[in-house]
Amino acid sequence: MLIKHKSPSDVRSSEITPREMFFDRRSLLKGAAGLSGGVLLGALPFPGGARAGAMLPDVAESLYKVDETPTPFEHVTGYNNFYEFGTGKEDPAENARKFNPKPWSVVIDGEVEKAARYDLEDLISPHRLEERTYRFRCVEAWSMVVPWVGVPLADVIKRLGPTSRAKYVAFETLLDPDRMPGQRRALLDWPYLEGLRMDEAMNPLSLLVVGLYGEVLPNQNGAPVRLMVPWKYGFKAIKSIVRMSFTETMPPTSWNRSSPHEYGFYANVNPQVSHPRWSQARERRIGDSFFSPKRETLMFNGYGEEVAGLYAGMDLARNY
Ligand SMILES: Nc1nc2c(c(=O)[nH]1)N[C@H]1C(S)=C(S)[C@@H](COP(=O)(O)O)O[C@H]1N2
Ligand SMILES: [Mo]
Repeated sequence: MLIKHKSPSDVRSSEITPREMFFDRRSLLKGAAGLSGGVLLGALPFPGGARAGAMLPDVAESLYKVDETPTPFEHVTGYNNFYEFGTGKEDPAENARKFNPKPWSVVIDGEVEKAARYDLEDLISPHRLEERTYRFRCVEAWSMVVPWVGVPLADVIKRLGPTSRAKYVAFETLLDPDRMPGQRRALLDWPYLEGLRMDEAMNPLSLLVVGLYGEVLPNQNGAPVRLMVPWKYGFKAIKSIVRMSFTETMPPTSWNRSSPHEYGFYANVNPQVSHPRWSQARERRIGDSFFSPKRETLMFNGYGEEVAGLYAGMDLARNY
């Protein structure tokens, strides 16, 4: 189901995003978002529905694309999980409206040669921006198909030069209760933490996302930079990342810390392993009619060909 349209070497260097363009469009977008945001809201099914209009420049043709209809923009940006901005699905679109993700820097530390604090632009702009339409499934048994824009996480990591001791990458979300009102409540042990094994992070599917539907990433979807690992449950896709640490030992993750019995480190989509409180065998595609049947959930969310080898020999009922 996963179609490879071209190999990375086919992408011409002219498709690489020039740094200045990336900057300019981002400031352009902020103005446009403010304008259209208020005007169209009432007419849309979810509060996140207004298209901001300005697009990311020079996004390369998809290398990876599932052959399914993308979930409408208004659902992708209006039905969210982002507890830093509230626990209701419509809260993030509403409460993240004033969040300003500029300027933004990301600390790179731990077992890595080029440890430093990087401006986001410095981390992203050396790489080719590409659009990848991935299936995306939440542990709550709903799913979407989203055209994400980002850069392969593997490319970013290679440039940073992890040492031979680096076995995991830990990710951290911004901690700032003034800007993220949900952090004033102890819902989770803030900041939100996630992690990947190094070979998972280096898998070609892992994407560092800075946009969707061709636009700069909306606040409610994790602006300005979030992770997307499409064979894992949605909670692994950490938003508003401010730190990436290369570690020798398995890092703590927020949901595992808060409910270890329900959420493991791996969190691979697996229809055969139920969440303790509900089945994972089926999913509701956001945007489907209320009357349409649920869809069968696929092993590794349908990405088994690409990632099953990462878990060869592991007991996936124990390593959930
Ligand atoms: N920092 C942070 N990242 C997060 C979350 C969160 O609450 N905080 N929720 C996760 C969950 S459970 C899901 S399903 C996805 C939702 O991403 P979306 O709102 O872009 O669909 O974000 C994930 N990343
Ligand atoms: Mo989720």
